[in-house]
Amino acid sequence: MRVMILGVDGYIGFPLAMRLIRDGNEVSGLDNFITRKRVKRVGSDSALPIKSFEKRNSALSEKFGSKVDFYYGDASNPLHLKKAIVAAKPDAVVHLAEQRSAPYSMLGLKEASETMSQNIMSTLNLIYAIKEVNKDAHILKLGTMGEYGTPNIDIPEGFFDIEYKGRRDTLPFPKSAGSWYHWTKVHDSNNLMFANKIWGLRITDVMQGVVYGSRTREIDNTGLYTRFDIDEVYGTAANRFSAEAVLGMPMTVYGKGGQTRGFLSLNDSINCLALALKNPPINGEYRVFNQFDEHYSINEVASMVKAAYLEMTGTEPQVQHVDNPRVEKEEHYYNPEHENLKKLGYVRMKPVSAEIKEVIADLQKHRRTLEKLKDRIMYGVRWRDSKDNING
Ligand code: USQ
Repeated sequence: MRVMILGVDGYIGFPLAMRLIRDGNEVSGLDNFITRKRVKRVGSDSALPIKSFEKRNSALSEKFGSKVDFYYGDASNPLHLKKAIVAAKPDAVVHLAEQRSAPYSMLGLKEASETMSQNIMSTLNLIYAIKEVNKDAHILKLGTMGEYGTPNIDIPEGFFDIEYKGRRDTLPFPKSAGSWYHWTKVHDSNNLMFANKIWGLRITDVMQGVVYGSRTREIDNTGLYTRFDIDEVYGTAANRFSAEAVLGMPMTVYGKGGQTRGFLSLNDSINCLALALKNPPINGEYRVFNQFDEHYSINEVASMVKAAYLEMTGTEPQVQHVDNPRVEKEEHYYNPEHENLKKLGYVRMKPVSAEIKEVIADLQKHRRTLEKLKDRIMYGVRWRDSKDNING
């Protein structure tokens, strides 16, 4: 299969490229390295060493006999995207080229509008490029479980049956996102559903939970790390807690810590995306996968990291309930369905504790780099203080 990955230099993009190449697919990719730049802009960097894209791509040739056919470009620029798609002629496009940080989108109006335009425009550009170049190509789009918010009822996979004033229908489940970033994914989903309705495009809209972990089978094989962010803006909960434990800092649980999310390891995320590509939607289908393994409260995540670190080192990390910089429920009902990927054969590869121990071991090996990023653990992005930061 010919697969194009938009955002091929990212946390998920590069490991996915390795997996698809190892499995014998022809892989092309587009990136403009904006995540590397944005993370530097907030004063941080990957806590695990990552080589330039060129270098790691050459390493792929040596290891797997094939590499990514790379296009430098910005997916939110319609010309860059269309040119790459025309040249690479993909059977499937995996769209990972969006601004992926909720805190970044809440820094101020500048970052909110950057997130809105990059995310919504890149998806719209992709819809048009696929419609014009190859209507049969599969769009595999990364959305987020955060699109649903935390409603007080079960969350289905995309659609639900509803009865209202005596009439019944099957409708998209109402969305209630918690940051400008998460809302961009809602807007993307609406646009994808509409593109499917009018042009019959084949779409998988992946509602992915919070990803953690530093390894995949291919990272183990090649020693080529993917980026690993631990700062407040780009790092996610379990990865940050592991870094905090290694640094001897208390784990920063926001507020009461009863906030509950779906979690998935990096390795499982790659497995799920590969499964979705192998089992594409039928012609004219728009389908939704809730892509996570288990849901845990943030307190439970902190406890799992604590247990793993204690077992490895004999030292017990502390937990600190810091003032919640976000506006979110800290105690709530949470029960999302996640059957569609299991029906395709998804099973978790390793226990959560094993994944966390690998993260801790990797961070311990790169302790010097981690120490340099220590003051980026808290950056101070407060949802309530997001300002109009456009000069003039
Ligand atoms: N949290 C803490 N302490 C921390 C960091 C986070 O308590 O040090 C809490 C947050 O308040 C939140 C939860 O952990 O309740 C998740 O936060 P996160 O930073 O791990 O993840 P989030 O901002 O929700 O976004 C991440 C990815 C995003 C993806 C999303 C999936 O950055 O790209 O879409 O996870 S989901 O959360 O299911 O929407």
